Amino acid sequence: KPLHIAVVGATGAVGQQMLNTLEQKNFPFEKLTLLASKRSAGQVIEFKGQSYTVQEAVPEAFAGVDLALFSAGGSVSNALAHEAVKRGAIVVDNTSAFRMDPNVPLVVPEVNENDLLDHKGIIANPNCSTIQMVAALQPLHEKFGLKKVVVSTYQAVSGAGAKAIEELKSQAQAILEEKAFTPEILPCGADKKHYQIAFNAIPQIDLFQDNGFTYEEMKMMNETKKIMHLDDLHISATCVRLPVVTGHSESLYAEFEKGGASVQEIREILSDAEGITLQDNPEEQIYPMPASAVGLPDVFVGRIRKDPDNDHGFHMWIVSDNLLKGAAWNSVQIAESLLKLGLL
Ligand code: A2P
Ligand code: 11C
Repeated sequence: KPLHIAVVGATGAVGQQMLNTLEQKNFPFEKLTLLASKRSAGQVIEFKGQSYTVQEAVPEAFAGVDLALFSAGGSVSNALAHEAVKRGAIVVDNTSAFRMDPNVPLVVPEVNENDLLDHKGIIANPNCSTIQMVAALQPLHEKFGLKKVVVSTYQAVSGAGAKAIEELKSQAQAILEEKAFTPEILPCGADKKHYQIAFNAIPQIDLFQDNGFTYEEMKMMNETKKIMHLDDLHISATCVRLPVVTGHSESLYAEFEKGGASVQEIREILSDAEGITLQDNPEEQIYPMPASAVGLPDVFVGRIRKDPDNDHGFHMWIVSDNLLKGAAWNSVQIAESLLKLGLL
């Protein structure tokens, strides 16, 4: 059946990459509806040589839509995802609104594609930091059994949206020109204080929870257990914002049930895994970096080392474009899986 697709948040940092990904993957559709806030209604966006006029995202805009890709923030998803489903659409939601809902599959196709079979209209796309981590961990888990993960992230400002990118750029310019500036968004638009991000590192992404972890850290911990079906996994995260525009990096320590693996074995498993590109050659100074990952859909892994004191433990460095595999690319991959499984 020819598909009618809606992109909700089409003017945003992720929405723009949704359109690029649909084009790059040549995803089949007959009709495309671009939705955003009232502010953007009337704006014209070029896509595949055609002009599309952005409309306000209201319930009626979903009439006849088969697939709705949401990336306009949790409150928009809370208000409109069920409205879209009511009108017959399958929703792939890139916000945290429904991720931990037991009725909503949380999917990274390379890891748990079959969870889509249980969907009830809404499918959640995980947090960007979670996606690149589970993509790298799953093939190793299948071989050695994952027991424990300790991860620290080095996250790009585009994860916080188009306005945060502007904030980094204008602050950097102000500092170089020795002009005054007032931080307004980062670390978190919804929190009380705002700090300089240019030439800085901020150990806060999203709001703090009562347990001292931030919401971003809790997302990485809870979502990983759900996606990998590992309720008993020991996992803890520290999430840090860096003055990088796009590309999240992660320093990860993993401990496996089965000991005795070599670095070479880990490298071979990862280089054979779908969606992973190994970049690990210390002699040639080859390792993943945001600047070389940006614009590419893969998850890049390098700096693989065995824990000198633990035969079951490995360190690695994982980098991916947070707007692509971390968001838009994974959402469109979910749509491709729905087609493949005959669900769309
Ligand atoms: P708009 O451009 O009209 O504000 P980002 O993550 O880059 O900040 O982008 C957020 C996206 O979500 C934008 O496309 C934005 O549209 C959209 N958005 C924000 N608020 C709403 C809303 N109330 N209804 C629909 N879309 C919204
Ligand atoms: C960030 N990971 O880098 C966040 C952005 O749960 O979808 C994505 C938030 C989410 O700020």
